[in-house]
Amino acid sequence: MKTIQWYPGHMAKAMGMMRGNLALVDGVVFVLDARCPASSFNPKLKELAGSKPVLYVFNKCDLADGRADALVSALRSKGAYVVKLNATDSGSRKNISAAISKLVEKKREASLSKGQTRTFRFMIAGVPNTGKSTLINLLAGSKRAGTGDKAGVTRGKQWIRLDGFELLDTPGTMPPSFENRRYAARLAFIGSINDDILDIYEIALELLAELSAKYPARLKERYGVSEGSPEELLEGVCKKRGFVLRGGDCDVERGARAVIDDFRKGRLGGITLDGAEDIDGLDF
Ligand SMILES: Nc1nc2c(ncn2[C@@H]2O[C@H](COP(=O)(O)OP(=O)(O)OP(=O)(O)O)[C@@H](O)[C@H]2O)c(=O)[nH]1
Ligand SMILES: [Mg+2]
Repeated sequence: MKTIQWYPGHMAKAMGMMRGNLALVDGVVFVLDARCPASSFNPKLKELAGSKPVLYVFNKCDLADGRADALVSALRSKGAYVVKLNATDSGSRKNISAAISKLVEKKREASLSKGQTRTFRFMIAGVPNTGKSTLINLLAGSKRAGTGDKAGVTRGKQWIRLDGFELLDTPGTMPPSFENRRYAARLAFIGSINDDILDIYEIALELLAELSAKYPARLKERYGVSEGSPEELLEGVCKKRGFVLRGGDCDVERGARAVIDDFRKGRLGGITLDGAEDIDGLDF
C-alpha cells in the first residue's frame, strides 16, 4: 500500500477545536480499537492532551481476543491508565463511568472537602470509527450522539450533559500522514479511513496476508483456505462463497469486500492484530 496522505480539512478544523476546548476539560478519554490499539493511537492527540489526566479505552473488545490483554498489560506497565470496553453492551456502563470518575478522584475530593460539588468535563477523542459517540450514548443511557459504522460520522463538537459529568464528543482525527504502513493498513481494516479513498482489493490482500500469518485456522474454518499468496487466498474465498463471474473468473472485487466485511463484523471471531512490537516506541 502506498503511503496514505489523507488529512481532510475537517480534521484540521477538529484539531483546532479540540485545542481550543482543552482548557475547559478535567481529563481526556482516548478511545482506541482493541483489535489494534497501537495503530489507532494518534500521537498528535496525545500531545494535545498535554498534562491532563488520560484514560485509554480499548473499545470493541468483543471483536478482539485474548491477545489484547497482553497489550493492556504492556500499556499499564508503561504507567498508562487503561480499561477494556464493549460500548454496545449496556452492562458495561457502570464500569466505564467509574473509570472516568477515577480520572478526577483527587479533584473531586478536594472540592468536596471545601463543601463544593462541581461538574467535571471530559473530552472524548480518537481516530475515526472507534466508538467515541457510542461510548457517550452508553454513559447517557440514550442515543444523544450520532453513530454509524463508517469513518467521519461526527463532524462538529457536541457537549453532552450527564449527572455530574459533561462530555465533549469530537470528530475522529488522524495524524496528518502515516509513515507506518502497518498502522495505516490496520486503520483501513477497521474502517477508520474512509473506504472511498481506499483500494479495497489491495486492502483485502493485506488483511488476508496478516490473517494467514496470525490466524490461519480462522481462514480455514470460514473460507477453506489458509495457505498461499494473498491472491491465491482471495481466489479461495471467491470459490468458497461462489463469487464467480460469467466467464468463470473469480469476482475478486466482491470477494475483497466480503473478507473486509467479515473481519469488521467479527465473523472471523475475535482478532487482535497489533502485538507488543507495535506498542514499543509509542508515547502512551
Ligand atoms: N462490536 C462493537 N461495535 C461497536 C462498539 N462500539 C461502537 N461500535 C460500533 O462502531 C461503529 C462506530 O461507532 P461510533 O460511535 O459512530 O464511532 P465514532 O468513534 O464516534 O466515529 P466518528 O464519529 O466517525 O469518529 C458503530 O457502528 C457502532 O455501533 C463496540 O464496543 N463493539
Ligand atoms: Mg462519532
